[in-house]
Amino acid sequence: MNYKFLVTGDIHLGRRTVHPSEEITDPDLSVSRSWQKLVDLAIEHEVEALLLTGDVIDKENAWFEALHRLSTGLEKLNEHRIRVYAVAGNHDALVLPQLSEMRDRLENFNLLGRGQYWEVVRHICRDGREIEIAGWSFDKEHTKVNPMAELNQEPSTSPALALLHTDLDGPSDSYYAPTTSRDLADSGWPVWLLGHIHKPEQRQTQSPLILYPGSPHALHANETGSHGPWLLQVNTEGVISTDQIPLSPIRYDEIEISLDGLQDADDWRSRFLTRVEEQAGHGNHSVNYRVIDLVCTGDPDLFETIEKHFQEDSEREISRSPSLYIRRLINRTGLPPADLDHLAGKKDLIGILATLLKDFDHPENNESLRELIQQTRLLKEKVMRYETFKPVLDVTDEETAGPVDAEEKIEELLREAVNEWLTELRKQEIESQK
Ligand SMILES: [Mn+2]
Repeated sequence: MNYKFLVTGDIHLGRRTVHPSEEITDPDLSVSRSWQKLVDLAIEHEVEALLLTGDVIDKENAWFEALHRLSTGLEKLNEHRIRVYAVAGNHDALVLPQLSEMRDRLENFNLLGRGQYWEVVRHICRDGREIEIAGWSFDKEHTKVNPMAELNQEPSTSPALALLHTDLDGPSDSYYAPTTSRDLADSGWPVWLLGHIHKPEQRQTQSPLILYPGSPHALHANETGSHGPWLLQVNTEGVISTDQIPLSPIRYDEIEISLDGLQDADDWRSRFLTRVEEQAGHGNHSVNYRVIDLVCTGDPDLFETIEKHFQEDSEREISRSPSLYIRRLINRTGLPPADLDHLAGKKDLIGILATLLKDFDHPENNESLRELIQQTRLLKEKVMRYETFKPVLDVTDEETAGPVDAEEKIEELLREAVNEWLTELRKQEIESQK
């Protein structure tokens, strides 16, 4: 007998995805629409229970309305005798406990581990089998406590599941309940379903299984790729399968496009767009909007022309149904196609810049690069404090992005600057050798 569970987290009910084109204000882009679809999926797949790994409700945005929508969905699940097990994350640490007090109406809703302690409950499956589910909830917005230090109980059923909102393998002084993969492996619990990281990722498939289902609805351009809840199937031996069910109406991707061979073509635009559409491929059936960041490589001469062309919003939507929209162009062109390993061996400024550029993929190996990123971050923070600069800063991005996302953005800015500088120097070098 297989037992099915639907797993998701980081829904952030109350938010809506802002499409980069102001023209597009489809109600499908609101997260509450995705929550309704999630509820329908749980019913359609006749799951044993819906498992929520925290940050179901967004703390600041219209939480009263969000609470109402959440409870409406829970009632519908209750009508179909589907239970819901949840842990609170940093965003809904205060809201979810309120919801669990509405137990007279929402008898199927179980908040596990309220007050930052471990709670183990027994879910009784439709055929009578019992499956233990463990969970630990945030009771405030920030906590540096490692919850794993307090889990002393091993499961007494097979299978057994554990839910936690945590910063796994992050900094040990993280504000978001830091834990390590080692902690999870040592716990004796075979299946870990986690929340906090919006990128869907199965970190380990066994001993134990570690799954970040990610946000079911992509909320930000950094949340690239396919998003949706996961169907988890288990039996008495363990995990049978984990499959993501695409649900998000919007999908972000970063794709690489070479500008080589376009420079002299009269119809560079149509050839460029063909390349983009080929590279982007097809989304999936759930996606109505695709938003693309284009990493341009190869011949640098055309970059400026292309960038200017796509400054017009009307040019950015390059196809409809599903809509394909270019959000931004990232300049990684170089002359000739950069052999960074070779360039990095040079003893001049080009060598220094090429080394920096190479190390952007692994900043942990290069101390001066880490220092550079840190200094830039501090500078940005300083600038942010001046009212004068507020209008020119991308405030909407800062609102939705967490601290990690902000860091990534700085790295991207720096990377582009270093690349442009390197390309310019190499151009000059080639000129001078002519
Ligand atoms: Mn979180």
